[in-house]
Amino acid sequence: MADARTPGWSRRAVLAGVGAAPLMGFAPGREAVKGDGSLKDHAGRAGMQYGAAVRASLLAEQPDYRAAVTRECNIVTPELELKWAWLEPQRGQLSFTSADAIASFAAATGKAMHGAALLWHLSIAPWAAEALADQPDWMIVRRFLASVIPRYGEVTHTWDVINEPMDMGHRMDGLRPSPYLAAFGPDYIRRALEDARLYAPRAKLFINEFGLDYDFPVERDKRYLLLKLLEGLKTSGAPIDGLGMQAHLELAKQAHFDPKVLAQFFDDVGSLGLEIRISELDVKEANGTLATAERDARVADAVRRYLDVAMANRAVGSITTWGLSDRCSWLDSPGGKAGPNRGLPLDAALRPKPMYHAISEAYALRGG
Ligand code: 9MR
Repeated sequence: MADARTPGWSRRAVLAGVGAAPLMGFAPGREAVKGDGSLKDHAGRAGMQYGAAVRASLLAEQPDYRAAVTRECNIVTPELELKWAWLEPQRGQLSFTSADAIASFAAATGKAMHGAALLWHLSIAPWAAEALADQPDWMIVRRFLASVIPRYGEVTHTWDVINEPMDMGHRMDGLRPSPYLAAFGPDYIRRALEDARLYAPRAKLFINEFGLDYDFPVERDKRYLLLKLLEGLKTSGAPIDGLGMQAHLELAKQAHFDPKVLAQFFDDVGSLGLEIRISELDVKEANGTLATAERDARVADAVRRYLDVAMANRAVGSITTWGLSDRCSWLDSPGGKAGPNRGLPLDAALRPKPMYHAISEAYALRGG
């Protein structure tokens, strides 16, 4: 159900508005030949994607940030703007302005927009959480999915339909006791996927999850139970195309990084016939008092070790970092006084750091 008060977003209208000229530099074929050394150039040559989470406000206010995203990414994920609480803060009052701005930016610069995240317990509109607690009416969910998904059909070919469905310690199946689970039981996952398929017949539909990267008992359990969930969905014919591995790495946990364990999990997911997106890669530092070069080397090392495993598995086709520059990250600096956390590819002045090179070298492993 489209919002009657705002005109539907359309790529054609955007392109008519910007004219043909700005698109010329972004024709994928030309770029692949020319090779500008950007991450999207490396990714493109590997037949892959490189993306970052972006914010509409920064794209509008910071021309250097906008230029960096334009140069580096061939896909962008709205960090906030597609979430239910953001889109429909009051029941029935949908506001697509910021999400449309990102979609238009993506279309005008030849990028795709990844859709994140449709159903997430932390971004459910508060009125919807209340309404569902009151009465488990699937139409409340369906109306939201129907408003959002078709609107971005031209630019969005991948959706996180369910974000973070797992949480250990509550139930035998490992499902998180979210407002959706409380209202509809475990079947909410299949229902949401089926609705998403209806509104985006050609898009790829993902479940996106965090806390799968390290060899701790709780992460081991989560991997196991998530695999069971994915297997059950596939067996029952639910429209699921892939898994988003958030990959929020933490230097304090690196001693528990076991490449064999991670490789086994990627294999298990891939052998279900599912794709894998590395969907929110970043690195939380442990010690902000070290010399900058040492901090950056540690971050890059964690990324390199992770991506070595990821790139060895053909199910992995896409890497998105949760932000592009340390100027704007959801992570605070360790200790507070050390400047920003340095866990993204570009520093706060938008200069490439060793993490940037770790990512481009990862694409090189696939010929990029
Ligand atoms: O980075 C996002 C942060 O700015 C928002 O406040 C928060 C709530 O919308 O979402 C953050 O992004 C999260 C993502 O949507 C899901 N995985 C974890 C991310 C970091 O918390």
